Amino acid sequence: MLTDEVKLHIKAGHGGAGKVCFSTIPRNMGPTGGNGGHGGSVYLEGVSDLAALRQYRYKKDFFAEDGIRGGEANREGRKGEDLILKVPIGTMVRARLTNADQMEHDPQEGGTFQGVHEGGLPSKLSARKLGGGLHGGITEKEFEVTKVGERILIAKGGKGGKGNFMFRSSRNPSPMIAQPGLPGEEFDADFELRIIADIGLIGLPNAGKSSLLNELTKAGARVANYPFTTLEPNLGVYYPSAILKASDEEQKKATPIIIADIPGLIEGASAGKGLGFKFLRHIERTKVVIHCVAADSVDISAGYKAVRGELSKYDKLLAAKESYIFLTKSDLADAATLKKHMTALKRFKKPVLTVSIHNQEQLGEVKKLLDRMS
Ligand SMILES: Nc1nc2c(ncn2[C@@H]2O[C@H](COP(=O)(O)OP(=O)(O)OP(=O)(O)O)[C@@H](O)[C@H]2O)c(=O)[nH]1
Ligand SMILES: [Mg+2]
Repeated sequence: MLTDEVKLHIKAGHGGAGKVCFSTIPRNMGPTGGNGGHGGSVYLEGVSDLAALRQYRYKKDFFAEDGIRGGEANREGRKGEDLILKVPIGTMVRARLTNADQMEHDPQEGGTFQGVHEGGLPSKLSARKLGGGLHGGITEKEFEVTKVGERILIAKGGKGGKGNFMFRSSRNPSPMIAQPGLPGEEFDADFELRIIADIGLIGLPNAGKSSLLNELTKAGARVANYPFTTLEPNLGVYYPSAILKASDEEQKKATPIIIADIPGLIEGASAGKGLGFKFLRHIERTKVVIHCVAADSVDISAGYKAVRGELSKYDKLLAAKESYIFLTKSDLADAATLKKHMTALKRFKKPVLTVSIHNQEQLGEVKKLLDRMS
């Protein structure tokens, strides 16, 4: 099964403590305690592998390394290693700070905590303020990873403490103090994958959605003559004809169309029947919905309405998206039946296309439609 939801506990590294020590060179007994290294931070990195959340099914705690304490001779402690969590693009993360109490104020700087979250929270969708304190009291944040290779800071490592060298002054040439280093941010985070696709294929089970995806892309989705063959979303990449004819250079610049095929929907899906409902979130962000209706259906209008009904129950915005109806498996119905079906479907005021995976001409029309969308 596609892992599309995980809950993780994420902790950035604690800052290393500053050092208290003095030079041993005779007559130069000044302070030489170095600063502690900053704690490692935790980042999210977008990857194209849809199944990347799978690695978080069992291990739930992810800690970046603590900073190393400061050394003698004013040597700064090493910074803790950052931790990179790879997540599929389309992953939304809601993170709640769990150590807000430790973060309330900076004991080292009298309440200011400069250097943390400089420049704001990257790629955040929203950040909720809960009272005062650190980071202006932001204790809940939402992120979305949308690009391959994109890195987003989720938990900032704690600052390293200053060593006693930093506290020397004319009034106190031999300070006996150093800072302990600050805790890193710690979050409980909910990860949820919402596939980013351009087109979503929906319809009753067995309507021929995966077969069509396979004709248009190299998805290689499982196809079989029974309902609920597709148990998890499939993604395929369609290359518009113009891209295929273009030069290598032009091809690199062109953006292909991502098509998502989700498990079949049935009436009552919104009440938990079948499989498809929970997967609708994966097509929430598509631009276009293609609704497949099989030409060998007994009652074509009822089947169409059942799926549309579930779509509206899930999300009115999803139902309002640009939609097309594909009358699939057209080779299984005779001309008179097809004509009747077309008349019935046209009442729903959406463009209708007749499709069979065994009819190259009809597949050509589908490709032309997709080409116009690219
Ligand atoms: N004759 C004919 N059969 C088709 C066509 N498209 C799909 N089929 C067959 O219909 C059956 C179901 O196809 P799938 O592509 O698995 O259907 P699906 O909509 O993905 O089904 P679920 O994953 O269960 O929702 C398979 O046996 C396909 O070979 C078509 O255009 N013509
Ligand atoms: Mg399928």
